Amino acid sequence: MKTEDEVIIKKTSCGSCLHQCGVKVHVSNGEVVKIDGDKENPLGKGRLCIKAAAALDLHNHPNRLNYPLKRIGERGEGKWEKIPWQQAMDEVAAKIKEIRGKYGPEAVAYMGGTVHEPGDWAAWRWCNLFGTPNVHNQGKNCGEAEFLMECATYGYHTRPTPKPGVTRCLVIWGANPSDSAPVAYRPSILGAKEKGAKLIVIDPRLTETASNADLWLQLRPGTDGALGLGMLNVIIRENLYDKEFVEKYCLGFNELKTLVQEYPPKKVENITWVPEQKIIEAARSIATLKPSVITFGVAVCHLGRATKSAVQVKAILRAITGNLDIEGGNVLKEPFKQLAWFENIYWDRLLGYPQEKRDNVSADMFPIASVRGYRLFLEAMKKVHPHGYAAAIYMLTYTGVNLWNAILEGKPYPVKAVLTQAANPICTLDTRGCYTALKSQNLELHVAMDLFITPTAMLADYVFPAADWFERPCLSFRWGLVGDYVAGEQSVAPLYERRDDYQFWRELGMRLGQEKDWPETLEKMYDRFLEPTGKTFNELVHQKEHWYLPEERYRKYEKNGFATFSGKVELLPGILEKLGIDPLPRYEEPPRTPISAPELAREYPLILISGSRLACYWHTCYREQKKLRKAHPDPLVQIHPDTASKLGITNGDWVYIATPEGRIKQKAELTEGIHPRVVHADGYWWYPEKPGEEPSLFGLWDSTINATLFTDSKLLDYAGDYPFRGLLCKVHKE
Ligand SMILES: Nc1nc2c(c(=O)[nH]1)N[C@H]1C(S)=C(S)[C@@H](COP(=O)(O)OP(=O)(O)OC[C@H]3O[C@@H](n4cnc5c(=O)[nH]c(N)nc54)[C@H](O)[C@@H]3O)O[C@H]1N2
Ligand SMILES: Nc1nc2c(c(=O)[nH]1)N[C@H]1C(S)=C(S)[C@@H](COP(=O)(O)OP(=O)(O)OC[C@H]3O[C@@H](n4cnc5c(=O)[nH]c(N)nc54)[C@H](O)[C@@H]3O)O[C@H]1N2
Ligand code: SF4
Ligand SMILES: [Mo]
Repeated sequence: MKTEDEVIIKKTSCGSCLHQCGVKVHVSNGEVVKIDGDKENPLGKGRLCIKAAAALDLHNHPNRLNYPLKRIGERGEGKWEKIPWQQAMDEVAAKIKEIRGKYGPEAVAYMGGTVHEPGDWAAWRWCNLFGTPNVHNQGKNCGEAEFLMECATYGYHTRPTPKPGVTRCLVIWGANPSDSAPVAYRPSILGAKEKGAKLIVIDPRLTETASNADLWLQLRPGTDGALGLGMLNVIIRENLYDKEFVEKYCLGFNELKTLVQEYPPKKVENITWVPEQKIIEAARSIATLKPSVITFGVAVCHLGRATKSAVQVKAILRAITGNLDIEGGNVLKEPFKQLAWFENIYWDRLLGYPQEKRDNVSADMFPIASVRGYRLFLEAMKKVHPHGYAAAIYMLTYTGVNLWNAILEGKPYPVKAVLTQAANPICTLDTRGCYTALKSQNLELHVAMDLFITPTAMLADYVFPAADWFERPCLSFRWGLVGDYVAGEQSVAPLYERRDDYQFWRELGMRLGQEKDWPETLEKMYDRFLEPTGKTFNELVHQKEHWYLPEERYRKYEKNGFATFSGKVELLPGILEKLGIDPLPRYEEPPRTPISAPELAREYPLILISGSRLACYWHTCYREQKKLRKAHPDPLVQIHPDTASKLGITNGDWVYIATPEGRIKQKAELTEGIHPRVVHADGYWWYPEKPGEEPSLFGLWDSTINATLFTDSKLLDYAGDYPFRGLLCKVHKE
């Protein structure tokens, strides 16, 4: 539509993070001049956060990658040659063909990041067609552990749906939505509280969200499993659970009852540091204030061996209190049927492989996130839904550590090429392991595609310039996790030689025997997705309601049962047993605490948590954006004033955070909102203003907390996620 001053307004969704708030992009003379929120769009309803305000700067930033680059020096030396896109593609495809011929398709691994659309699904499609099960993205480390546990327990994952005026108890567990969901936080979380819901926050830090809580449980990091067992103890002992639901729909209650007897609240207080009375109050509230809802929280997925009990007690609490699939509670998310082939584009051919074909590099160690595990989930699901699972991408991902081993040691088999797209794993996984693998001569090809040259891209042989969200059309559906989608117009043509990520995979596929599988443009691929609607992408995108919102239906299990093998909620999931994982939610200490590693704790007495979201950044992104950087210029480590004073540290000092694996520096922020024995470090940090070439790699080694991670794969959680929280460290000034 045109307005008087010849500014054209394009309606799309903001791609500066995964929440996809509706925006109106003002375009004049082929250039983006302004964006504002789209009040008519149900996602965001016109509200935008600080990151969106800086999106114009992102589009035009002088550091942006504009041309394909080929390395001419050593990896990391920063010597590049600008080459034409076609030449870069030809060379990369030829190398991949050679590797496939010598080692098999599984020797090529894809390394992806958080939701960035269309590259994500195009990459999974490419891997499926090419025949490699080695797919990674930030399903791993990003809630996969909780997702898989819900699927194992109910057959579905759930969507927490706090509803103002309906929800009566809202438990934010291991999350801080004031920063991680800045647009939804006010209407959804505070809105529910204002309309009478009791807000319970389980977090070692006094966050903005916790400061609004009616009940804040400041637990010792990593002890969530014990806390949940304590709550279950109260709920079962006081007969507060939903007896009808448990009798009719749950299996394994007696075994659970026996286990929780070992966790009376007093004992749990000793483990978790949460006062007994607060444990009892939380338990009673969750069970009796119906509907109650327990949110997803990524922190509980970052606890190493302690993750399993943490995510499992959350799943069990949702079920036995009768809050599954009710309005204002945790709604069961059925498979995503609204877009054609949503699931099949990823896995149809891969699943068709005979068993003797190789599984992903993590399959022996973490079978639940492998093709073998996925087949089991699918088998159970198919009894209720013939066409399968909702979001396989959270169920089929290798672990970084296993990839490094495959590159460095050839175990379980060699991986020779890594294709990194929309990810910065050297900052967001274990920095040292990733660095060693990407630098290794064993790795014959590393390709990166990004908006910027990141520390990870510095170690690539070829770098491709990606189009940003203004430069491509979108059909954003958040990996099918939520059940909605939005069609968005392309605002402007890509500048320079930037291309959308779909084109990268398409062009690679076209050179590798996938000619029939890739429509020419992204819009044409979207047409295929939209076949069930009878509309083309072009029709949908110009419609007044250019989105789809799922109709909320409740108690669906009454008709279909649950999508587990037994058709019931399996409090002790049979699928875990089949995969050799303990089905009981037994609490295990995180791998490194004063209790599990007392020797180490003598030298490293503080408990380290890291990486909580900052409203102004998107993981490792946007440090080069002046407006955003001003909001949070330096990486901060939060320390209690009493601890700081014992260490001779004052507010604003640059201090070392050290683990046996390494040390980095961040700026001290003294706060009463953290326990004296706990410190919180900002996550993944790099400095776009520092030199890119080695040894600096944009200051990679200076402040990235992930450089201090330990990576013994035996101590990772049951699905192979990293232990980013609940570790041991020391903090010192010199
Ligand atoms: N602005 C912004 N928003 C984002 C993102 C972003 O990068 N920037 N990233 C998106 C992504 S991919 C994700 S996964 C989500 C994550 O978003 P959330 O699930 O909200 O996770 P965090 O922000 O890491 O907040 C976790 C909270 O858990 C607490 N915590 C630390 N250790 C423990 C523990 O042992 N137990 C408990 N119970 N709590 C603990 C921390 O103090 C922190 O306040 O955010 C999404 N939203
Ligand atoms: N210590 C610690 N580590 C963590 C976590 C933690 O809590 N603590 N959290 C983990 C979690 S939950 C997550 S999700 C991960 C995030 O890990 P990553 O996904 O690796 O991190 P991002 O910074 O989001 O990396 C995205 C990259 O994609 C680029 N990009 C953006 N848009 C596009 C696009 O459209 N196309 C292309 N090709 N590139 C694009 C950006 O410039 C950026 O370099 O980190 C994990 N690591
Ligand atoms: S929360 Fe902010 S960055 Fe994320 S989609 Fe909404 S406006 Fe964009
Ligand atoms: Mo994440």
